[in-house]
Amino acid sequence: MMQFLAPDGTFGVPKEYAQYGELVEALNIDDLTKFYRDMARIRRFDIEAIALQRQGQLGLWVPAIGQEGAQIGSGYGVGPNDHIFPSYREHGVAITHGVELMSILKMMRGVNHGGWNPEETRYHLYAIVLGSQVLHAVGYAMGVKFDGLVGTGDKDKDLAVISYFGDGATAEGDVSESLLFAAINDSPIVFFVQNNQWAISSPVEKQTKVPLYRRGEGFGVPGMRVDGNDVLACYAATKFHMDQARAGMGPYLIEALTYRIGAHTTSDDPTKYRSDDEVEYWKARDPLTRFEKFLRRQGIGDDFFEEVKHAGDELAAQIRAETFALQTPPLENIFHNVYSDQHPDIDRQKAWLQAYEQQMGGHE
Ligand SMILES: Cc1ncc(C[n+]2csc(CCOP(=O)(O)OP(=O)(O)O)c2C)c(N)n1
Repeated sequence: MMQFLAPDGTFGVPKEYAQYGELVEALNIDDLTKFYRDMARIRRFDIEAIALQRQGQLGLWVPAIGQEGAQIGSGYGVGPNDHIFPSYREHGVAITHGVELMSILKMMRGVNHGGWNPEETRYHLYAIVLGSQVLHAVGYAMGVKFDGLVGTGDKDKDLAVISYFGDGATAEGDVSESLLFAAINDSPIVFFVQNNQWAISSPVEKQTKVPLYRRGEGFGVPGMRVDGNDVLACYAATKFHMDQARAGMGPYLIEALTYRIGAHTTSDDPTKYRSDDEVEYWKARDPLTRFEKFLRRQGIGDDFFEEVKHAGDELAAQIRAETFALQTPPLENIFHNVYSDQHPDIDRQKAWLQAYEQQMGGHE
């Protein structure tokens, strides 16, 4: 497993990972503090979103607490032309590509279906059907190759694709089909598995007999395992293999070994299936505290961490106020984007819903 940052914050590049280590050594202090700021920002956001859900402001929340290292690190390893196909927990990756946090909250409240434009952010919409986005990602990557946008050596032109999914999703047929199609077509794609140990209440042992980083081997997709709670290792692995995919070296699979500290969603109770000891073991490996220890060793002092904390409190207050102010969207919205032209079935359904709402006392 590739790890640069030990849980006590000491840094070292093992000899066999020297090529990856160079990418980290090229980062400057601004890059490193940006990584920390975003990890702290997304954790604060997550805590606030859980509170908002508990107060009935959101239908559901899917926390990413514990996975910030895997998400912020890999997100910054993705290049500016690349396309990202997430599942539903990648709020950290989203902020590395300019997705507004309020768009995610609106989606979880049912105000929209994901309000960002994937062509602008290159971050595609969330997928709730496990593994479905991996097929979309491979299809996109095959298209990129057909369009001649791989391995031209022109950095403004070349691009690659990355798809995120969990350990549970690897048991879906969609993921196996994706690996096969990517391999036989030499597609420019990185498969990024966040192994957070649990698929709701099913442990990873129920998903696989071999380590997940080896899942692609039989299809012809090589892989590696990184410490998913080490933001620097996740950055280096992703950047290295996205660069390779963009250069025409074909698909690759990265397994980031991490842990979901919180519940699967606000609808489940993990104390029913996980032991306290297990959770404590992983809390001691928290990606944020580990990175804070590293930064302090680099000479970053209290002022910086206090400023980040203050920014987090401001963000929380802001999203709280904006969430409370959200209005119910017009009823027509759910019909507008189904077909590009009007369609009699959609018109009929709209008329039915309007009549129904009226009968129930109006739309609110
Ligand atoms: C095709 C499909 N089957 C079942 C579900 C129900 N479901 C939602 S999340 C989940 C567990 C997913 O676990 P994992 O892939 O490890 O991702 P994680 O939620 O841990 O990030 C299941 C079974 C679904 N959304 N889609």
